Amino acid sequence: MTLTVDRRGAATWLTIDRPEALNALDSPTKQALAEALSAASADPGVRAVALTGAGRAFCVGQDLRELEGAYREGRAPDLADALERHYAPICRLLAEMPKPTLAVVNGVAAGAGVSLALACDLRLASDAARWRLAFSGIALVPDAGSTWHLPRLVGLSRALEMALLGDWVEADQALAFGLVNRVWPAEEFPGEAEAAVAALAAGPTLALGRAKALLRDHLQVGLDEALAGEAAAQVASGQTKDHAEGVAAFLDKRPPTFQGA
Ligand code: T3D
Repeated sequence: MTLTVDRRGAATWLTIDRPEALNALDSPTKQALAEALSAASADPGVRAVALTGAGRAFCVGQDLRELEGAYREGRAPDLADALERHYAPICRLLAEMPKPTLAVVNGVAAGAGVSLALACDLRLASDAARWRLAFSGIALVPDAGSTWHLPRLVGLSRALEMALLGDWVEADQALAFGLVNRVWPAEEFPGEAEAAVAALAAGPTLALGRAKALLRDHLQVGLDEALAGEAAAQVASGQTKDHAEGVAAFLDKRPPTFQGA
């Protein structure tokens, strides 16, 4: 297995497990990732999804060795097939996941590995993690959703810098760019990231899922549509057990215990 699926409390941890290839994405791994994301999405007991890598890398993108046969024979690989069959479903599953998704970026992220991290709601990183939108190095354009996510997260100027210059972005710069949400020293990273994922998994899952959907959807609508969308989502959120618990906890001056329901 090149993807391990590990349930820790209410969180599912997906670990890309090909450390010898720096967690490059071959077809079986992408297939397993899509299946695991689909299962996590459908399981109401899963209240957060964390994506990480085994060993010293987070993920270095497409497994270029998998395409080696085509290149050696002088044939262009069928990139449309790879993008539509594997990467697009993974991007959609992460975006549409009705619960928080976190990239736990333990080490180097390159190419579609960056794209995967960008497709998650939050990025938690070790200070050992470095980022490179490596596509231009092999004369490709950024893909797997990165042209959509990156300018929205860091702005067009920085997105262009990463895409055209292809320089490494170190942890402090990633934080300054807004590319990552938190950075911890490598030795503290596993514990801190685990605690952050657990905290999110203990949250009011339905409201968090609706909040991410609203924020994503409302990037492309006018104010009136956004107001209507918020109202509909708020009516639904106001009917949840977690809303009642949150208000009761406030009035009782105690921390809330959310059930994700
Ligand atoms: O299908 C499509 O639609 C195409 C889509 C493409 C999307 C993309 O993701 S394109 C971008 C692909 N990624 C890259 O170009 C990054 C390639 N890797 C590197 O530049 C370097 O490995 C790093 C700078 C990330 C790390 O360098 P270093 O020196 O720390 O490690 P290394 O020795 O280069 O790599 C260690 C092993 O991982 C090595 O295997 P070996 O020789 O020991 O057997 C290396 O070949 C392997 N590896 C690294 N990256 C990939 C890979 N194997 C397959 N595919 C990779 N992308």
